[in-house]
Amino acid sequence: MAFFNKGFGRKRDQTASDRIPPGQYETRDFPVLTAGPTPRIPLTTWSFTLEGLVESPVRWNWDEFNALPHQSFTNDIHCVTKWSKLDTHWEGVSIDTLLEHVTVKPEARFVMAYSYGDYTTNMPLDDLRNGKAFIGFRFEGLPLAPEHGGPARLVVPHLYFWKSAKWIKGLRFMEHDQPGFWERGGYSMYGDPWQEQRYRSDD
Ligand SMILES: Nc1nc2c(c(=O)[nH]1)N[C@H]1C(S)=C(S)[C@@H](COP(=O)(O)O)O[C@H]1N2
Ligand SMILES: [Mo]
Repeated sequence: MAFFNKGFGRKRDQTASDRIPPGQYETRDFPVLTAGPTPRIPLTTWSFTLEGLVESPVRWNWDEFNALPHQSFTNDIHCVTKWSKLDTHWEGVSIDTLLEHVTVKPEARFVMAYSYGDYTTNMPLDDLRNGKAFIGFRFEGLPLAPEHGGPARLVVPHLYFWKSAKWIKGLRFMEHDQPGFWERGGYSMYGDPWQEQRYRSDD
């Protein structure tokens, strides 16, 4: 009768080490991992778009985006380079809130997150829904620093942190899964830290 799933029901009766996926170690630092230079995006030109397989695309500018309902989030994050950081505190807009503004076509099952500076990363649409992911713009009570993806980044804490695209610019809804930047380079299409899906060969 023991149906335990490590991804759910955590926190109560769980020690810190139970929250560290296999092959990871805990760090209190917040390492910076970026492929290429840090883009600087003035808030006056920033925008965020939902596009692809939607009835009609929607775009918010910074003020419009900030007028959307905010939430606080506390999550553990896990980088494929093996650090994990427990209880990170964010403020942002849930992807569920954003999805209220578009009609996603039924054939859309995957998403490509794309960023300023051309970074991309792919994931199933279901992994962004039902409280699982958000666009974060404040971290530990302060505006998100540019090196960590400010003005705003995607945060998908239940997948390896490369799926959490920094300097997010939009989400493109797709019928078929397509590899993003690291995925084309041989990293996992899905990236579940609890299954240690680091590389394509682990999928
Ligand atoms: N746009 C963009 N997003 C990105 C990356 C990147 O290079 N560019 N690196 C990814 C990787 S590999 C990780 S581990 C996290 C690192 O986030 P941090 O620098 O805030 O720790 O961002 C992810 N998001
Ligand atoms: Mo990473």
